[in-house]
Amino acid sequence: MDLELVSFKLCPFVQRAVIALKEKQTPYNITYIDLMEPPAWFKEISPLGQVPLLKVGEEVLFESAVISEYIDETSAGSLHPEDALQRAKHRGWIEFASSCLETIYTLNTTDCLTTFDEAVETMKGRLTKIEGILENGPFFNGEAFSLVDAAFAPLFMRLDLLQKLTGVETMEGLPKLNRWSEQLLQRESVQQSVVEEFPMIFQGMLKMKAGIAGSKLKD
Ligand SMILES: N[C@@H](CCC(=O)N[C@@H](CS)C(=O)NCC(=O)O)C(=O)O
Repeated sequence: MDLELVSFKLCPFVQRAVIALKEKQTPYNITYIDLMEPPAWFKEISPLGQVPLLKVGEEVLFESAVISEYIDETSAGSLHPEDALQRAKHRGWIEFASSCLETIYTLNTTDCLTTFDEAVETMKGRLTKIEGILENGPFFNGEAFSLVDAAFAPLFMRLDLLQKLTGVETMEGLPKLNRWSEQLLQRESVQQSVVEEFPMIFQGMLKMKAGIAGSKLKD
């Protein structure tokens, strides 16, 4: 079945699906849209007006976690644990990653200093929680790359860029988390999950939003 992923270049949720596709070596096409001016066909087929969408022939899937599982289940091997209890726990942490992505959106865009400071604290608190449950790695599930890794990698990419571009620090004093992040950011599927000009687009977004994070840009 032909797969077409509908994407927005900055979207971390789409990135999860791209990582899953690359990890599973599943062929796909990608269509980029401008979420500021979404085309009529997109509004027609997207139940929530959100990306990612995965077009599977005539059918349309939405929600990054669902799309990633579909990609996983329809190709050889598995990025989910075999055991149902472990799988359920992984799904919980994938949800947790989504809440972290909402926090980083606030952190990147708010023009209210109080909201910004709260978002930094919320992010640090969530990352500290993850530090507490991480084992020895290199990945969330030990040696095997899983959908939890695909769910967190877009967050780490943004936190790393934010730190480099603005000096905003959220990962200090969390050695396991830093090691995990480094592993993920070096991984080919993760590096290839965004367009080449992603850092520039990300920086442009911070400038355009003109929030507290944007005001901290070094150049
Ligand atoms: N829960 C959704 C979240 C997707 C999401 O928030 N996508 C954003 C772009 S990163 C979007 O399409 N926003 C447009 C809108 O909400 O109008 C998922 O996991 O797929």
